[in-house]
Amino acid sequence: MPLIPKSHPRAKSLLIREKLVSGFDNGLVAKEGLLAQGRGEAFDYLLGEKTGKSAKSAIKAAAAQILLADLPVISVNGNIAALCPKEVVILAGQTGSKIEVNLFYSNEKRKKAIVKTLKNYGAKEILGTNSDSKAILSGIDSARRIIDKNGIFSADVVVVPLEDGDRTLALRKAGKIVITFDLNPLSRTSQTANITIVDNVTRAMDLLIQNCKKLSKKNRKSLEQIVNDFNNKKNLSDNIKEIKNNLTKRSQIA
Ligand code: PTJ
Repeated sequence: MPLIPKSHPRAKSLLIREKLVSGFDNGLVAKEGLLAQGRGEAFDYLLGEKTGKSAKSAIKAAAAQILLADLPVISVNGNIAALCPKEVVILAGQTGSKIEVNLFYSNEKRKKAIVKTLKNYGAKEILGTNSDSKAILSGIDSARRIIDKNGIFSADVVVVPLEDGDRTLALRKAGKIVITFDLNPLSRTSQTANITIVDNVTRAMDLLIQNCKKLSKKNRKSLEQIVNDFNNKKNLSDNIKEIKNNLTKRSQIA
């Protein structure tokens, strides 16, 4: 008998939590990553655990932005390696993005486990582990400052799912376009990125892949139009309104 029966009303959320727990048991996730997931779950609850209208338009803008990039890089941390390794590899293959492992709680053993997992899903090249191509991102003191010369250092667009704040600002200051996934529309990362997808990465990654596939048929001008029409501040404000409306609905007595 499975520990989480499919019939459980919160089965979906509990199964995502299980991915994190087995990611932790398999050496991919930092202890702190479990707490980060808890914070995300709370915001997901407030969002109604669905991809809202504003998240959908952020996903579309992100897809257009990745397709327009000369050198897009997807930054992978422990939580992402546990939650959606397959999707990261598919997205990278589909858009010609590079994959780079970059950890906040840096740990060589964990890096190796993350690389192994991504390779198991078909990734050919994974940056962020070769000390010969090490470069420094200025403006942050955490281990995230160590980046790869051929990856994030040279990238024009960097996808940073589940970030911890400081690096987004440092990347922006270094002239990069930053796309993030963050269930918390109030976080510093959300507020600082060029495009913030306020959605659970486990739902949004698939949608991003679908959008990239659909938009890959469009010409540059149409893609540029999609990006130019997107306003992150406005989108974040719309996300907060979605949470507010959801709470208003829930606060009404039937
Ligand atoms: O593997 P490492 O060492 O690089 O560490 C990764 C974590 C995630 C532990 C590190 O980056 C961290 O501490 O992140 P924070 O500061 O807790 O921020 C994570 C953000 O992601 C929070 O705003 C959460 O609400 C959000 N979040 C958590 N789970 C999800 C999420 N957003 C989207 N989808 C999720 N599943």
